[in-house]
Amino acid sequence: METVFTEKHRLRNARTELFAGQLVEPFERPSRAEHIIARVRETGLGPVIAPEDFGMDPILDVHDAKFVAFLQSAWAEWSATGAGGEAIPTCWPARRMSGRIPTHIDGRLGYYALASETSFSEGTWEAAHASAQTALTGAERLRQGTRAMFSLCRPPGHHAALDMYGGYCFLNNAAIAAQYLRAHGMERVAVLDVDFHHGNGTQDIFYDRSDIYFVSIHGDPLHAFPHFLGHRDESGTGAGEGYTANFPLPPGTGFDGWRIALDDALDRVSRFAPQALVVSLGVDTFQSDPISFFRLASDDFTTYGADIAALGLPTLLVMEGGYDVAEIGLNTVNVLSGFEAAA
Ligand code: OKP
Ligand code: ZN
Repeated sequence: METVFTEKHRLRNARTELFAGQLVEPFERPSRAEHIIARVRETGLGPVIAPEDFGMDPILDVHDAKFVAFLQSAWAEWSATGAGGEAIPTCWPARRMSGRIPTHIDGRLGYYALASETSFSEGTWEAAHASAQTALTGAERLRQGTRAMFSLCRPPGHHAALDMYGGYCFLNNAAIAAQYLRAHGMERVAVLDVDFHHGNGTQDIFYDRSDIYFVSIHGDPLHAFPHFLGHRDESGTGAGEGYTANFPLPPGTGFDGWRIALDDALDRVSRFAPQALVVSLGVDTFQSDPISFFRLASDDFTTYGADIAALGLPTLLVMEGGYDVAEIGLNTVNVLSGFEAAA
C-alpha cells in the first residue's frame, strides 16, 4: 500500500489544550505522525509519496467559504490583539441567541468553534491545508485505479463540519476526499468512520445526501466527545434519509462487541454498492488510549483491517485519531497490513 505524507504536518504544533481545567500539552501532537511514518518505513508497507496541490476548489466543495476564510486569517487576527497565548474561544451563540457573525476575533472564534479544547496556533491553517491535500492525493491515486491508499493526514478532520472546527480538526480531510471522488466520476462513495469518536463533521456535511453513505462506530455520545451528535436514531434527512448509520457503543466495549457493529456496518456499505470506500481511521479505540474507553488490543487492528479489505472495494484510509503515541505506529500499520494481507 502507498502512503501519502508530508512533513508540513509539523506546522500544527499547538502548545496548549484545555483539558481537565488546565492548559496541557495537546494530545494531538506532531510525534503521532512521526511514529506512524517510522512504522510504515520499518515494516516496508510500500512507497511513501508527497502530496500534490489540488488548490482550494475541493476544499470549498465541502466547507463554507466564510469559514475557510476565517481559518486562513484567524491566527493573524488573534495575534493582532496582542494576546499572549493561543486562540481559545470563550463564548458561543448558545440557545436563543443571534446567528449573526461577529466582527471581533473573540466572537468569531466562538461562532466557528464547536469545542474549546482545540487552541488555534500559528501555522494551523498551513498544516490543515496540507493535510487536506494529503487526503486528496490519496483520492486521486484511487481514481486512477490503485486498490488501496493510506493518507497520513495530520491534523485530523472528521469533527470539522460545514462551518465548524474543533475536536483537533479544521478541514474534514475524509469528506473532502469523498466529495472529490464523487466530483470525478464515482457515483456512490461510502465513508466508514472507525475512530473512537463520532465523525460529527462528516455526518453533518453529507446528512441530506444519498450519494455518500456515512457509517460510524464510536463511543456513545452520552458518555463521549463530541457529546451532541452520533446517536443511533440519526439516520439522515430528506433525500439522505437512510444514508447515515450510527453505532454508539458503551464504555468498556471490547473487540467482540466492536466487531459485531463492524460486521453490521460493512454489510450496509456492501448493500450500498459504492465505487469507493473512504475509511476515517482512528486508532483511539486502543485499550490504553488516554482519552477513550474501548478495549481493542493491537492484534485486533490487524483483524479488522482484513475485515474491511474483504469488501473488495477501492479503499482510501485517512488518518484521524489515536493518542497512545508509543503504540500508534504499531496499531495503525496493523490495520494497513491486515488490509494488504487480505486484499
Ligand atoms: C479527536 B479525534 C476528553 C475530551 C476530549 C476532544 C477529543 C477530540 C478527538 N475528556 N476532547 O476524533 O480523535
Ligand atoms: Zn478520535
